[in-house]
Amino acid sequence: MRAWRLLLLLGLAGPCRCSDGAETDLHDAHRELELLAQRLKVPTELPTVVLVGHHNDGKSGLLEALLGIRLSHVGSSITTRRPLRIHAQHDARFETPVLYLTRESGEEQACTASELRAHVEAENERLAERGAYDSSEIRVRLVWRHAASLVLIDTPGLLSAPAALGETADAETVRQSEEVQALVLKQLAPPNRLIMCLEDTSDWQVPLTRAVVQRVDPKLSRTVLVATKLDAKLSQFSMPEDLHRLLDPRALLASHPDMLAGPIFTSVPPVQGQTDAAFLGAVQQQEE
Ligand SMILES: Nc1nc2c(ncn2[C@@H]2O[C@H](COP(=O)(O)OP(=O)(O)OP(=O)(O)O)[C@@H](O)[C@H]2O)c(=O)[nH]1
Ligand SMILES: [Mg+2]
Repeated sequence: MRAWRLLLLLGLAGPCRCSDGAETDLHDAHRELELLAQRLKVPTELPTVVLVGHHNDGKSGLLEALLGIRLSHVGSSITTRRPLRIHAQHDARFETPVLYLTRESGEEQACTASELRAHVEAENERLAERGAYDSSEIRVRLVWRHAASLVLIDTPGLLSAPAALGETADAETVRQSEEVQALVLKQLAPPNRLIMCLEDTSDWQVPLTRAVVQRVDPKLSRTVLVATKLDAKLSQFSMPEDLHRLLDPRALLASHPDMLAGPIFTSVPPVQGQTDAAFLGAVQQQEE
């Protein structure tokens, strides 16, 4: 099971990076597995990866970088207030991404990337005005030759834990913090889901998102730890030792020997005002 999960993660990271041959092999293997499952009448569920982290850790930005398309206005101070579920489907026939948004009626409607961005942004703004969150997902299907077949879910950012807020925190702040945590835990709970646990951290000694994830995955055995915004850390650190401590995971791995994978260090380029093609180019450049 563990090997299967790691293979999936390689697949997730694969489409934009693998050579064409390797990409085809992976998708062929996936299709064969699907056909076999159908023949044997084994119910299958698409591999599902949930991104979780605290407010502003870079979840939405990383989701977009993994997919290679922009789905919301990351960088425009828009906070995610509804989970965004992307059902990605690999289809070699589609050179450009094709998007479908599931309407409230349950029907799918084809939309452009900018229409989708406007929808996601309007939803988040509507909820922000009321200081509210919504646990129902915005559901999107993406069909593209550069997509891996899986489901990716972006979640609202965790706020400071109610206990950490202290006695001076007002009731509304505590209520929101509890609401987001409950919403996120619900997304993480199904035991077959993989978790990308994001921490915008300079010090692994302080378990931020990990502490929440461990409530549903105590050994982190289905969790990949991700340290975001590495580019920003480089300018923050004053001593080389600080950077070495962050990059050296030995102490971390000793305390989580069963962790599925990580830490992975990510750096997502700023995207405001860029076209999709420019964004994809910037992501590829950052990878190099
Ligand atoms: N320097 C740097 N900035 C980043 C990176 N990833 C994201 N950001 C910036 O950090 C801010 C927050 O990014 P988001 O991806 O919206 O963060 P989020 O975790 O989805 O935030 P919430 O939805 O509010 O929880 C934006 O201004 C991004 O441009 C990164 O790798 N490096
Ligand atoms: Mg977000």
